[in-house]
Formats: sequence, C-alpha cells, structure tokens
Amino acid sequence: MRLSDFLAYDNIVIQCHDNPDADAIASGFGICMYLKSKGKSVRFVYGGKYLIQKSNLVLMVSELKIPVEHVESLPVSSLLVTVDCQYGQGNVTRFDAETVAVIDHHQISGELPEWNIVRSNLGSCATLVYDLLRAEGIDVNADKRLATALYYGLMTDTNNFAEIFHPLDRDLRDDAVIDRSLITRFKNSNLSLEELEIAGLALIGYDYHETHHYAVAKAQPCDPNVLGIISDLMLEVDTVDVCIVYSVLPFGIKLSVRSCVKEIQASELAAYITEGIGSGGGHLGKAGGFIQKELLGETDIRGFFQNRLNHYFEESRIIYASEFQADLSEMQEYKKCRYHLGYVKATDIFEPGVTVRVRTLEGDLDVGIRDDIYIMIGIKGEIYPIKKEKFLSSYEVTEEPYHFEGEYEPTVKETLEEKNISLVPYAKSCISTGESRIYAKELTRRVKVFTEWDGDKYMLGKEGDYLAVRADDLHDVYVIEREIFGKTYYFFRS
Ligand SMILES: [Mn+2]
Repeated sequence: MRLSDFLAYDNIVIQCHDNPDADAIASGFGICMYLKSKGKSVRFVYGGKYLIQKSNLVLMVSELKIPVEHVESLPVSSLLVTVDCQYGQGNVTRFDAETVAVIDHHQISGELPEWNIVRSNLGSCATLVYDLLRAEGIDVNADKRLATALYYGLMTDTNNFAEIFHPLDRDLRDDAVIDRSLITRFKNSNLSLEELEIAGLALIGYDYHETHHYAVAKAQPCDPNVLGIISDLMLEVDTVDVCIVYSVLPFGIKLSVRSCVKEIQASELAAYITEGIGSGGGHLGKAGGFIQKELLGETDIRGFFQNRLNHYFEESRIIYASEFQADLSEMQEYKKCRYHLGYVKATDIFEPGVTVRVRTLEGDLDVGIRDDIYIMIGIKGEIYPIKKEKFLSSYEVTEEPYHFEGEYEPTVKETLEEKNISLVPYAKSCISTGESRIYAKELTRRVKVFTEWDGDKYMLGKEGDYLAVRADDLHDVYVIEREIFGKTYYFFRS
C-alpha cells in the first residue's frame, strides 16, 4: 500500500487518536495535504471527550494552520485512514466507513484492516508519513508548515530526539527545513503547572534497588516528554545508575529509560523491558518505550518493572576483551563460508581527507576517508570499514553486480555538503575467501562484550547468538548474531 492508492477514493476522512498529540496531528496533516493537493475532498478529525487543550498543541494547530476538527459523529465515509493509531483501539473513537486503512508506528495490538502500514520500529508516525510522501516524489520541505509539523511530531514523540532509534528518524530530523522560532515557542509552552505537580509527585514515590542501583517511578498520566524530564532528574542522583519512569495511559504504558553507566545501554534496556509486548529503543544514555496494555496481561505494573529489571541484572554477563580468557574446551572450531557481500572503495566516492557519516539500520558510523579504506556491506546490510590489506587477504573481488537486500539502504552524508548519497550504486561484489577460522559457542544467556576495538560500547549477544574468538588471536572476542552466524560460518572440528 502507498499513499497514491487512496486517490481512488472520494470523501476521505483522516482520523487521529482521541486526545491527539503533536505526532498524530502532524501525521494527519501530512496525509491531508497530500490528498488535497491531488484535488480530493478530505476531512481531518479526532473524536473523544476532550478538545485539544495543551498550549503547545493549540499553538501548533493555529500557527501552522492545521485543519483538524473535533467531531462527535461523522457520516459514513468511503475511506477512513487512522494515523498514529489503529482502528478499533480503545483510544480511537469508532466511526463507520466502507474501507478502513491504518498508518501507524505503534506495536500491532489487534486485527488490522487489509490496508495498513505499521512500522513499529519508527520513532514517530511523522517519520512514516515523511517516508510515504517521499515515495510519492514529494519533498516535505516544499512547505515549511509541513516540514515544521513533522519535525515537531518526531521531536515530541522521541523526547527531543533523545529516543530515536531508526535511521529514517534521523533523516527527518536532519533534513527538515523548519521554522526554528516557532519550534522554540512550542518548546516553551511545553509544561503546564499541573504537569509540574505530576513530576513532583512522581519523584516522591520512587522505588530504589540497593544492589543494582536502579530507581523506578510512576507518574500520573501525562505527556511522554514529562517522563523524560523526570527521568533526567532522577539520573542525577549519586547512587542511581539506571532509572525508569513510566505512566499508565488508557491504551498502554509509556516509559522513559536513562542510564549513566557503560555496562547498561538505555536503548538495550528499553528494548529488553518491552520485548514481545511493545517497542523500545533510543540512545546509549536515553531511551524510551511503549507497552501495549492488551499484551501485558498484568495488573501489578510496579511488580512487573521490578521483576523485569531484576531479571535483566541477574541474566546479563559482562565480558571485557582485555581480561577475557577463552575456555576452548567448551567452544568448537568453525570456518567462514564463501559468500557474497558488497564493498565500496571509499575514494571512489569521496576525496581522501574528508570524514563521512554512514547511516545504517544499526546506527551512524563516522569514517575518515583514506586511500586504503574500503567500506563493507554485510549480508544484513550492516556496514563496517576495513583496511585494504585485510580486505585483499579475506575477500576476492568478483565481476558480478551487487544487489542490496534489506530494510534501509546504507546512505552516506558528507559532513560539509549535507547531502545524502546511497552507497548501493557504488557497491561492487566480492566473496569471502573462507580462510578465517574462529572458535565459537552458542550463548545460553545474555552477554555484553566490550571488544578490543571499543572499550566504551558493548556488543550485545542474546540467547542463541554466538560468542566467538579468532583462532589466530584468542583475545579478539566478539558476538555474531545467530542468523548471520548460520549464513557465514560452517562447523570445522570440535
Ligand atoms: Mn506517535
């Protein structure tokens, strides 16, 4: 499904969830503008008891001239599109329509209509709309109101961009040409006096764990960015290494996660807490998440967080490469398969001396361009730089054209030019020579490995992944994801 599919309909209604937030308003606005530009008659609505009241949202709607209306009932439309929510959810007033479509970024919580685009790994629905508009050849920067709205939707849904976890979110944040002074005005109408009180009450009622040094606090239902403000403050406490602040909303639980120790990445912890029941992610220090109420099936939410956190601490093992002694008696020897992957000779695209930022599904990576640097594109689209010498000894160049398969094409940004360039058109194909040998064992618990290359950030291994050391260097310990391991290594001997 794509946006232009909607053009077959007349009498279209775009609906955001009750008590709309900036992301819902921005997303609906984007789709509404698109359809209007194609000559369609569109209404942009929300239901529920309350009119938009929060001062930043009132400002947003009036300053950006967003044609959103509060309705109590609606005539049957030919097409109803729910944005930033799913038709049939508790916080989405039900209106009848001949056809229903869903555009959302939350976890799937019930049955979806046939027409749906749900991308749960995006930080905001505005990001999804930005991507859908781009797919129709529309540049959101052609209208500053639209670019500003989408940017603000992403900003508020990700706690001022701190809880971003997809490269497309980063693209919207970096590419949108916005009205800055307006965003500043929105920001400074962010908290109401009532929210200031919510923050105060949440701080009074914290739980603290003496051994693991974590704190958890519950806030009354509030805007997610209030949670971020509370958790930022809690983390400043000397004995708090990690904290979670959550609030129970009608349709689920929103949480904000913070960490100030390198052994716990907030993004990883947020993903752990919400695994299977929601979504979570963000940065190393700041992250957020959402738990779908229907999927939690638990009423003691305070106990849920404590159990989950204690489990996390007890389950995780930490390995520092510098101190690691591999026990070869419990590992087996594997050889690398011969398989195809992509590579780019860095100076084919850039001048030596510049630094470029490679953006991938797994995050941003800065690469200094030199004559002897190659950029590899792995089998799942993962990117890593490699020196020419090592490249030539591990890979054979082939004549076959390179095909990329994956969710997000790795793109490069030259820091000066601010232009996005996909690596894929420049990529050539090569085959691993199959000479590398490793010792490896399947993991039965969660492991965090601080490799020789990076003492600040760990590689996470989960049950089923593999812990590996190079046969020619037993201190070179790292994690290989299960699926990649299966595709790239074969058993050699025990
Ligand atoms: Mn949203």
